[in-house]
Amino acid sequence: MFLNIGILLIIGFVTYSIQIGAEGRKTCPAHEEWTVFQRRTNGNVDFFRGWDDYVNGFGECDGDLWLGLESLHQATKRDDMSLEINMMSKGKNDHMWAKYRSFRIGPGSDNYRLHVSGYSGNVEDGLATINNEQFSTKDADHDGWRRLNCASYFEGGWWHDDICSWSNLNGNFNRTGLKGLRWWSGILGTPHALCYSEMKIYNRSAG
Ligand SMILES: [Ca+2]
Repeated sequence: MFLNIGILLIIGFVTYSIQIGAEGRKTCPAHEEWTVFQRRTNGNVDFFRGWDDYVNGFGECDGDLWLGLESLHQATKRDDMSLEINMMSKGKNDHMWAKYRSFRIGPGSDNYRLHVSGYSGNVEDGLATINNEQFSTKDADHDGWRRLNCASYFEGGWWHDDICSWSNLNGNFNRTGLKGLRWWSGILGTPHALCYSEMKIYNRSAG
């Protein structure tokens, strides 16, 4: 009986987990033309993880999610992909959004470098300073700050330059300040402390 329960639990987990699609890409069910690759809603999934987890993906399709850097590279290397980010601040019923007309993630041999352009939104461009930077995790330091591991200090994998990043949507959900989920609010502003984020892509050449 316990075995049966165990199998059912495993089947249930797999049903709602990331699936392996064509070319080894991890996939989740698409909602219209959008593919969500990052989501933070409740802090149930730990984002303070190492390189392999960020490459391969973790979390749940219908919950907190990181689809994986390799999947992102595969999804963006051929098509004309756009990026949309939706965010909400802690204690506020707001909706902040940022869009990038072009979004591409480089190959693993280049540590999944970020390429964005064509920004629009109702907040500051929080990816501007880390455009063309490589991805870093607590066990894979590819930032330009020689004496600090930015991803380790800020408790989540992200793209960082030689002064880390003004934004970090993979930070610690249960913290505020620099180690929490945050988005840049300008050079003189305090970063937006977030309780929700969603990053998603669509193929603008498809429709
Ligand atoms: Ca460093």
